[in-house]
Formats: sequence, structure tokens, C-alpha cells
Amino acid sequence: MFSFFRKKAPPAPPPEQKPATPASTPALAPAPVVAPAPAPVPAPALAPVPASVPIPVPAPVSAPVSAPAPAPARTGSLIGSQLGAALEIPAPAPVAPERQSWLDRLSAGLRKTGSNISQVFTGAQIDDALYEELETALLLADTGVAATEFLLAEVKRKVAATGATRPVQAKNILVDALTQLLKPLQKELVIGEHQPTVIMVAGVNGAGKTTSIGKLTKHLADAGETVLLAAADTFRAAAREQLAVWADRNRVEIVSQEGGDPAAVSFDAVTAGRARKKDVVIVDTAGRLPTQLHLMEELRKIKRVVTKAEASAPHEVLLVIDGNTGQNALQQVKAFDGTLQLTGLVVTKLDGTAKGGVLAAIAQEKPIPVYFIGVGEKLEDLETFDAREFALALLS
Ligand SMILES: Nc1nc2c(ncn2[C@@H]2O[C@H](COP(=O)(O)OP(=O)(O)OP(=O)(O)O)[C@@H](O)[C@H]2O)c(=O)[nH]1
Ligand SMILES: [Mg+2]
Repeated sequence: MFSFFRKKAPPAPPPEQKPATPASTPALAPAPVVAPAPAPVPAPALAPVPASVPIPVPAPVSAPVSAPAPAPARTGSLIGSQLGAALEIPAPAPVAPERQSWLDRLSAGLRKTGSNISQVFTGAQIDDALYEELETALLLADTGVAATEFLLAEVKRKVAATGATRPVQAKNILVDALTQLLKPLQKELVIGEHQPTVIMVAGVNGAGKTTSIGKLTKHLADAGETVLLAAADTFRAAAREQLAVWADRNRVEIVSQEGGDPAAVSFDAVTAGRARKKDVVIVDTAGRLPTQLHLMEELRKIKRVVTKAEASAPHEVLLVIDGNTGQNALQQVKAFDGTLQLTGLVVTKLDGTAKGGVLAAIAQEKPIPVYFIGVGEKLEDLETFDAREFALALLS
């Protein structure tokens, strides 16, 4: 079962109180503390988000299970057997219609490269030429040297072990190998263990941070979670307004300050989030390159100051990566992780000309969970990451 995120109860409270689902803050620190920074702009008391309701479950997609309801056919996808020794093409795994539509978009987005990879398997036999083509196709899809070598070795090994002779069998084996490689990246975002759950979002310029925050906020708000946004991108004049539009659309509150210091805004937001008992505080930061050391230092400061406002925060530090960035994405992951100790990734723009293989490179060299992938500019175009779906989309 897939849900957009998982709501978890806070750690066991003292015996006398049994908390119900909407996590009541267990005697945490006294509410609004004296804030050193300028007072938060409380945002024109926008109607509080609807009361807590069960989290909606967008769509069940699961790996190999006995298929219940019939699902729309997946375009040209091949599903390997569980063991990687699939010899024929089994029925596609059941996919709920809502999820199918974005899967199609993801497949379409990745097809530009995916088709290159799948073309490798259109010949009559598995031979050295096929392996050479596969190596080239994987490298061209931004898979990187290490992951390419790993996948190639896996395919060769399993082809030999199963006695596979037809290219379509090798393709199924590759789907399985890629799924296994990507599996460690598949993880749900958990909220509710802390109140508020503080999520800090970073990334290079234009990666899709603010848009992804808007989309994530929608999912949270739809599920009845109360969200407070922090406009800690004080660098661009328009950045505050952009986040405010998303706040407005989702009817959640925002803390921002004209010309404020990003760390101070973040501090105020987390302090306000605690005082107002919000479920989630999301901090939007300005885009920056890892080579801009003073700006990376600024990020470190934001994180430090957030911790001052709430000792256990930030609970999530997400890096947003533009899926079109190619191998450079891996460098970004390494650099931002070095500065911030990332807890998760969001990979955007996979509906475009993204090659997708970079996720395999990340899985191989710096496996940090991919909480969400962006497949378009609209509110609903953010989805959870599923290793097998992604492998199938890449090879469809
Ligand atoms: N096609 C597509 N476009 C996206 C996606 N996510 C974001 N965008 C677009 O990418 C552009 C930049 O998005 P922003 O959210 O402003 O990026 P940002 O990282 O906040 O940018 P800065 O704050 O300037 O660093 C916008 O035009 C978005 O609509 C996606 O998944 N698919
Ligand atoms: Mg932004």
C-alpha cells in the first residue's frame, strides 16, 4: 500500500494520558519563547486547515502479488520474475488508475533514454554485442560507471545462472537488478513523531524546491495535517510571494519577513509552529550552488538555528534535485549531504528530458531515500517513489 506519507504517533506519552490520533503535544517546552529575531508575521489568519482526517491513500502499487482487480495495461512494460529468472512476460502488476496516469507520464518522460536502453534487447540473441550496447546505453542514461558496472555484472551473472538465451529474458533480469539496486531509496516520509515535524528543503537554483513544497503541502493539508511554511528564501524578492501563493492555494499559514535573515525567519517559523501546535513546518530556502561556500555556510546556519528553536529539529533535511541534471545530481547529493546531512531527496522534472539513470548512480554511490518524484508542474504532479515502477518506467 502506498500513502503519500506515514503518520506516526509521537513517542509514548506519560501513563495517565492516552493520546488519540491527532497528536496532542506531550508536555513539550513552554510555548512561545522569547524570540531573538523579529516577531513572526502571523499571516492573515487563514482558515485553519480542516480537522484531522485519515491520510488518503493515493494508490496501491505493489510488487509481485496475486493480482486482484484488473488494471489498465502498462505500455510495453515487461515484468521479470521475482528471482530475476523470468522467462516469459507475466501479467503486469495491478496499478490503480490514478497512479497509472502519472506512471505513464513518468514513462513518457524517461522514454527518451529508456527507449535507448530497451532497444538493446530487440535483437535475436544475448551476446557480447548486446552487453556492449547495454553498457553504452546505461552510461548515456546517466547511470554512472559504478552502477553501470554493477548492473552489467548482475545481468551477466543471472543470464548465466538461468541459462537465459533470449534478449527479452535479459531485459527482465535487468528490471529486477535495477529494482534491487533502487530499493534502498524507497522510503516513506514519516510525520507525527514530533510536533511539529520540521522539514528543511534545500537545493540548487530552480531545482523545484518551492513547487515541490507547494505540492507536498497540498498532500499534507488534504490529509488534515496543519502546515506552516517558512519563507526562508529571502534572497529573491519574488520568492516570498511565490511561496505565499502556494500557502494561499493550500490555505495554510506562512511566516515571512521582508528582507529578513533566512535563519531568523526559520527560527521564528519553528517557534511559531510549536506555539500554534502545527503538525508540520516546512522551511523553503534559496537556491545555491555547492561551490558557493558562503551560501552553503548560510544553510548550515539555518539548520543550526532551527535546532535552537526546537532541539530535535530539523527532522527531515531534503535536497531537491532537477532530474535533468544528469551526473551532476550525484555531486549535488554528495555536497549538500556533506553540509547538511540529508535525510531525503525529491527528484523533480522527470516528465521532461530527464534520463533517470542518475537514481541508479545515487543508489550505488550515495543511497539517500527518495521520498518523492516530480512529474509535472501541477499540484498533483508529485508522487512517492517506487523502485520497481521506476525501473519499469526506465526500461519501457
Ligand atoms: N516540468 C516540471 N517542471 C517543474 C517540476 N517541478 C518544478 N518545476 C518547474 O521548475 C521551475 C522552478 O521551480 P521552483 O519551484 O521555483 O524552483 P526552486 O528550486 O524553488 O527555485 P529557486 O528558489 O529560484 O532556487 C518552475 O517553473 C516550476 O514550475 C516538475 O516536476 N516538472
Ligand atoms: Mg524557490
